[in-house]
Amino acid sequence: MVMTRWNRLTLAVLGGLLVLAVAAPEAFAQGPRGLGRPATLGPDDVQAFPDPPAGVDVQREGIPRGQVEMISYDSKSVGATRRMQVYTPPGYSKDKKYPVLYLLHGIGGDENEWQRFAKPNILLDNLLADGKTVPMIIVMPNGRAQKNDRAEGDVFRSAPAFAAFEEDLLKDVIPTIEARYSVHADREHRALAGLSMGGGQSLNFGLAHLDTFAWVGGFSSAPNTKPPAQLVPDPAAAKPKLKLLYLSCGNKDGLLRISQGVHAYLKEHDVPHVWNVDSYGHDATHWRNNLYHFVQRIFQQDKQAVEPAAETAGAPTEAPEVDQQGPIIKDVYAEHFSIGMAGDLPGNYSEQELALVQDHFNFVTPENCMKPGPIHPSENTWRFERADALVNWCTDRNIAIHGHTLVWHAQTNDWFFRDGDRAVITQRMKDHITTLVGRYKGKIRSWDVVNEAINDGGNAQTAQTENLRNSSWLQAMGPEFLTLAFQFAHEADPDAQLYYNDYGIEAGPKHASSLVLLKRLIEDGAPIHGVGIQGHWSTSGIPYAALDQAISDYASLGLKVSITELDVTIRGVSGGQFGPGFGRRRLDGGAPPSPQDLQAQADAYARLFAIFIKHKDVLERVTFWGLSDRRTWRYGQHPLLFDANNQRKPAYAAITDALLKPSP
Ligand code: 9MR
Repeated sequence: MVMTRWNRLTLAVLGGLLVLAVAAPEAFAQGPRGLGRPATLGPDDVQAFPDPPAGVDVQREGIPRGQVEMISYDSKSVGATRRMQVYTPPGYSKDKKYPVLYLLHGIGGDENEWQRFAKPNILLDNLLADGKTVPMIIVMPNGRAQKNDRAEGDVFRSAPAFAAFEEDLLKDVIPTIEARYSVHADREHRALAGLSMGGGQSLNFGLAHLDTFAWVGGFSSAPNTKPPAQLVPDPAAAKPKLKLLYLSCGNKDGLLRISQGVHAYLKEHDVPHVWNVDSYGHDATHWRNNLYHFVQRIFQQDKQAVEPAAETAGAPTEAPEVDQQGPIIKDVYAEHFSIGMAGDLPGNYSEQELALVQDHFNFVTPENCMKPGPIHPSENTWRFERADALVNWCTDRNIAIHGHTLVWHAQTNDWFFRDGDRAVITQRMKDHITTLVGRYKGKIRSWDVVNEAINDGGNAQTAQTENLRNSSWLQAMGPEFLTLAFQFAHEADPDAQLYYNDYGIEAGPKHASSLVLLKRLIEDGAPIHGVGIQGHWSTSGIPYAALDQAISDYASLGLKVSITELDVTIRGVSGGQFGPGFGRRRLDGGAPPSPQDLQAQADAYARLFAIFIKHKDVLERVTFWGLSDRRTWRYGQHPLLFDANNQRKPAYAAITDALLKPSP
């Protein structure tokens, strides 16, 4: 047999397990667990996310790239000069501050090991280009905290040095990074994750130092993982601090039982966590795939508002002729439903843009300025300026307002959840809602009370359940957080129409979960009036039949429906901000749409409006998420009715024609 590096490592690991059985007897209480030993699977041991598409860590041409550098630092705890790899994202600038992921290797590796398994820098560059994660720094240190930290000889002999790394990490590695790079130095901006022995370290150190790390991940964590009761001795104290606890293991991993034990304990003590059991072993594919999933779920608070770029773009080269003086959409649909747009008006909108809003729309949703983060950045600070300006501007023009959004997992600052038990956090939620809804009582017609509370994806099993997102609200208050939010909003303005708003709820398991959730809210007496289907779609991915059925399903619960954030991109995928479709923002404006693209988009909008017309009795409002192809979060994908020069696109005429000249 040819002795590959992997064969050697496997032998070393097997041999090493005996060493560890002596060094860490608790991990071996039930006998040594060799790699390759068949694992016993329980009902929870299922895959939480589909495998990533091929090539996630293959370098792509034509996208911005970050940089990787090897830096040295003086470790006082080890008494040596040590090395670590540092990835900075594309466009890294000292003028901005970044979150940091500390990423740890396995027993046979060192500061270079992740490069062999996943190429984290390429993976991040690709995810950033697709808008699926946030710019972050990734630090890959050497977790063997001893003077000779090379992976030489019997690697298991240095197991104690992996435990000693806790001190090096906290006292030397993190301070070095925070001194040399432009980072946010707080727990919400630090994540700790690792593979195998590094996964064990991440759980051991991360969970012991939740004041330092809010995001913790272990991929096939073993064999050094502490017993679960030592990892999380006080579940109630850990819960509100954990933004994300992510555990994964392959179902062919002979060390699966260790992670299973952690999952079982967390479940028993009701500590929210991700448990992803995929079909791999103790191997590089598992580690790469789970790094891919993990980095898309951390630092959610950093999905910042993006202001539109200054350049104009997206004007079609030879677009089909569109009558710029044709019928006006809000007038055509006046008897059917309202027609809205989203924007932080009047803000920095030009006179021409503001005129466009007034002429074509009769409802406005504030795109960002009423979200908890911008409007209520700390407990005693409110910033009402932009929201007041919007309310005044719309009220003066007789344009109705839909408030967005009271309770959300994103764009919500951490003060809501810090240093407080359930009662304190509930009171903060109540104060937030009461002040905001109360301020605009009688002026804001309807509110998104809770936004995006249901997990993406799902399967036959989750479809039976509410499948709630593991948000800080859920962690702090349990599923009742939704009911209470609706009650508080209703008390603050009994005349306001109250909505649950989400993306992707029109189809599949997420739709089924939305029905479970809405039924429960209604049964519990939550004053809910409507459901918002966001409608972030692309020409190639609209589930028309499911949408048609979904509107009927919601109506049968006695709820109204609105399409709250409609945009149909010419390229890209359907989905929402945190789902697979988070749009790629093309600062160069993207390739201009071809006449065929514009026609396909017009056809898609016409089909959608045919469905909306059919449901006019239950449909209250159709709101476009933005104004033009210049004023859109999916900039470069040309999703809206006006082009970047504020000219009507073929989609505009197709929508008015859908009612005025319906095809047979
Ligand atoms: O369009 C909004 C964009 O400017 C912000 O950067 C982003 C921040 O989270 O939120 C966008 O709006 C989202 C909305 O609030 C909720 N549903 C998804 C929307 C598009 O991301």
